[in-house]
Amino acid sequence: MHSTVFIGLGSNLADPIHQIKTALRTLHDIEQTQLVKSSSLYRSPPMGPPDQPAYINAVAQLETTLTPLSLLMALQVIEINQGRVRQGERWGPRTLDLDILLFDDLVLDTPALQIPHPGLHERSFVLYPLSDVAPPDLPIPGHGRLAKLREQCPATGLEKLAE
Ligand code: A4P
Ligand code: MG
Repeated sequence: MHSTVFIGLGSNLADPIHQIKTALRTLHDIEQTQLVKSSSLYRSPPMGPPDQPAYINAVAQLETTLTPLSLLMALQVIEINQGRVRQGERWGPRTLDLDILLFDDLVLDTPALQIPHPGLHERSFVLYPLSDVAPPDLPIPGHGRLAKLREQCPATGLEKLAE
């Protein structure tokens, strides 16, 4: 049995557009995993410390037979290979951030892994790219359906980039 997973990609250092495009290609190389679809790229003002560059964000849909924790470990290897250094500042700048947004209809609340990803339901830089790849009636466990959440979330400052 395979699972349908949505991954949030974010970068605001070292040529973010290139970082996101490279990461999208690399997701396909994870064992037992296929990249099904990817969203457009979006530019967004930083959430968190304002003295950092704008972000490029995207969302990818995967099919995988990995467990959630095995997939998280594979994503962290990709982050490190693309030069991610964890500096301890919450919401600080990064070359690549890969978040598991949704894993089927799973709800998980452990220190290592929370699914749905906290904040996903109120972040424009997640909800708009997610809507490129997922149907409007996609359930976000605990928060209702994707289209309703997106309607409630202003897209202020969010810019869809040309293909
Ligand atoms: N972790 C728990 N749940 C998950 C999950 N669903 N997916 C744990 C991935 N990881 C998850 O993550 C810290 C730990 O979270 C991991 O070791 C994992 O076990 P991290 O990537 O080291 O830290 P972080 O990303 O700095 O923290 P956090 O709180 O996850 O930040 P976010 O929510 O990822 O936000 N502004 C714009 N415009 N666009 C952005 O993409 N991103 C952030 C980071 C800040 N501002 C932004 C953006
Ligand atoms: Mg993260």
